[in-house]
Order: sequence, then structure tokens, then C-alpha cells
Amino acid sequence: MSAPDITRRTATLNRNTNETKIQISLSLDGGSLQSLGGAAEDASHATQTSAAQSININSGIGFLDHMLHALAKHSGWSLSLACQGDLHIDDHHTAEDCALALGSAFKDAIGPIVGYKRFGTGFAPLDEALSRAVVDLSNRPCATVDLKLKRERIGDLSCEMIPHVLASFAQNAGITMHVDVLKGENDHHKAESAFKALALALKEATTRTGSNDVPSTKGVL
Ligand SMILES: [Mn+2]
Repeated sequence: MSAPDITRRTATLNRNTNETKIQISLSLDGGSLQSLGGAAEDASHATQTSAAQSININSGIGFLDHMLHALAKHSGWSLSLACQGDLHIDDHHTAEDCALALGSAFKDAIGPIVGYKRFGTGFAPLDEALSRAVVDLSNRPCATVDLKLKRERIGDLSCEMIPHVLASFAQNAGITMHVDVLKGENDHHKAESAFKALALALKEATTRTGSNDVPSTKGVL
């Protein structure tokens, strides 16, 4: 992994196992990923490029791409993620490993928890669905997730993997995360509002305060 630079918080990562091969480029501050070696744009999966953000996600699971796209977009990130996973088995390794790798990239990109707001809260509706996310850049991995999903799967992603994706991200990101769907009927809406709420919470928590203070009574995080 590359060291995060001071002005633009970035990370690149390759994670290879017998189950998945993942490449990630992440900039918490948006902008172009070209200097980080972000993958070329391909309209066949979740892609969105503007002057502010470049997002290009191809996990091999369409609904996971959609969720990570929402997370990146509303966090203000630029994100390139490509995964070749063992989807001939099922979606488990691919969904879990993409989330673990993204968590590692996030932790690398934020660097030491110095001069950060640290806590963040997000509420996001999607039509009838409403979700709340509360995060703490605590360096203490912990996730409680209650999405109230009723279906077996959404597209090619098992619903049981969706809270597991969020918890896996929190584990390698080293953050405390509470994500709850407060209400909703449609499972696509509930899941998407949860990722959007998380995005808003992460955006707030990773806001720089302009000081060099460690935001902890212990003096270290
Ligand atoms: Mn949607």
C-alpha cells in the first residue's frame, strides 16, 4: 500500500487470494484517479465521472456495484474497484473481500486520526425508506447493523451479505459503525438508503478540523 499524501488522502491496494483478486484506488477527496492507476472506464458496470469525482466499480455483482457506487458518490470519494472473484461458487467471498479491501484502503487513506472530526452521523431517505448511520473513527472495529431486509437476495447479492459487507468494511477500516434502517418497505430502497446514510456519516467523521489535535481524551486513537 502507498503512504497517504498530506494534501489528498489516497490509497491504492491489491488484494489477491485463491478466492478473489481485487484492485482498488481510492481518494477520499475526489478528483482524478489516473495518477493512482485507477481502472479505465467501462460503461458495462457502475461508472460515473465528473470533474469532482471518478467512480468505476466492477465487483462482478451488479447490486454490490450499485451500493459501493452510492457509498463513494455521497462520501465525496473517487473510487476504482475491480474484482475477479469465485462467483461460480456464490457471492460470499467476492462481497466480503471487496468490503474488507475497501476498509483497508479507507484506513490507509485517512492515515493517523489527527485533526479529524472523528464522529459522524448520517440520515438518508430513499422514498419510503429511511436509514441512520453513526460512525466513530475509533480504531476499534465494531459494527451493529440492522437493515430489516425481507428478501432472499437483491439482484445477484444475497441479502444476508449486505450487513456482512458493512461489518467487513468497518473491521478493516478500524471504525465503530451503527447502521439502522428506521423504516421502509422496499428492500432495494432500504439497502440503498443505508449505504447513503453511511456515506454521509463517513463524510462528516473524516472532515478535517484544521487543527493537529488527536480527538480523544486518551490522547491517542
Ligand atoms: Mn437504486
